[in-house]
Amino acid sequence: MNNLPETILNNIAKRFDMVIGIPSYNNRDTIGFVSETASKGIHEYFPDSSCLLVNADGGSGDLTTEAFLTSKTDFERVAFTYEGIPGKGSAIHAILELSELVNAKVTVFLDSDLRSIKPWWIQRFVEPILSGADYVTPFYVRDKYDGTITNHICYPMTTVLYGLKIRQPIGGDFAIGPGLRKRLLQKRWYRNAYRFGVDIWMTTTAINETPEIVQAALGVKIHDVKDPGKQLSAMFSEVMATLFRLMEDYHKNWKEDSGIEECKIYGTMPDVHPEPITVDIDNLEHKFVEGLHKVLEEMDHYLPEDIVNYITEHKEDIDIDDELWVDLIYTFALTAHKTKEYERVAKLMLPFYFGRIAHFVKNTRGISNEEAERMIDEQLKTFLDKREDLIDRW
Ligand SMILES: Nc1nc2c(ncn2[C@@H]2O[C@H](COP(=O)(O)OP(=O)(O)O)[C@@H](O)[C@H]2O)c(=O)[nH]1
Ligand SMILES: [Mg+2]
Repeated sequence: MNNLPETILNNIAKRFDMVIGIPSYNNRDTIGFVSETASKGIHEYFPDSSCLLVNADGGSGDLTTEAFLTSKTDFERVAFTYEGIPGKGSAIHAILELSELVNAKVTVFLDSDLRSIKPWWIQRFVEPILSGADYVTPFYVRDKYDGTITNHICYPMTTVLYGLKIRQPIGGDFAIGPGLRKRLLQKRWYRNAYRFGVDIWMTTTAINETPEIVQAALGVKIHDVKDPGKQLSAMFSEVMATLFRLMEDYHKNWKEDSGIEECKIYGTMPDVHPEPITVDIDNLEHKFVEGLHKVLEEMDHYLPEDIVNYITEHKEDIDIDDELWVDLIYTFALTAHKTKEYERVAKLMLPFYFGRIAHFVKNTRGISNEEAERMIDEQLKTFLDKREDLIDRW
């Protein structure tokens, strides 16, 4: 055990069919809705199942756990502040530990800032696990500017490396069966997996170590929106450092040929439209240029000369299109591999992420989410085209 407090261990003696696990950090206004909607879902779709609702909190100062504990549900529930490194991954680990203790057949993780969750989401998450899958990822419709780390890195990288097309590898909401749970609890977790690296950590482990993954069609994801230029810096480096580290572990599993398998989708997608998100593009561009100046010197001894020269020459008007973006990601991945300084390299990448999102926003203003999705697919092709080169240089 490393994240579940001992006091909880002593108080839980029962077995439960299901665990609904909700990580939180200052989510007082939304966590009650998540817990109540999940409870309705269990009553409606799994009326004979026993269920434990769990809130693993990061030490919120806004009475989040109280909001959880007073939400309207008649299921047994428990809330605690997890132990260990502060971060979402520690909360997830603690919930996995508890699920193991109560021998749950399925654990569903739900983000506590969700506003679009419906009772039927529970059915979409749980049913595939009861039918034999070990991992369910969410399949949502999102605004073209929500999920920028997903769209520009995690989705294409996971697809081209491991050959399975999972559209939301770091979606936040997941279901896990006992096989993958045990495997995850046996592993030594990297530091960033205890933080926001946890989603890519679980998904990559699942792809490489379990036979069946299913995507659950959920409709729209509405949650607390983050502007990529303002609130995603820490998340970016935590996710990237974990992704780079996992590329080492599963290097042997990178697909030999470029065959890409579609990942099964469970359920039909309702016809829904996400709320539009505004991104402060001036701020993104400013962060890009300012960040580049800061990392330029350090880049000198991390990146190949041709890339550094190109960036130095063009630093005032650099435009990160698909080609350059994929070259940059692969180069940073190789640098992380060679130096083993995963976190450092992930942090060096941050200005380029701002630059990439600035490019994308400029080129997608006024177009529909469907058209933007086609551009994400075009980008995926570039990742694929250059994959052999990454493999050769590794
Ligand atoms: N326990 C805990 N939960 C966290 C922490 N940081 C984020 N979370 C929770 O993890 C979930 C996802 O976080 P969020 O900030 O919404 O990330 P995003 O939706 O992926 O951009 C939410 O339920 C948060 O409350 C943390 O440090 N500790
Ligand atoms: Mg969120």
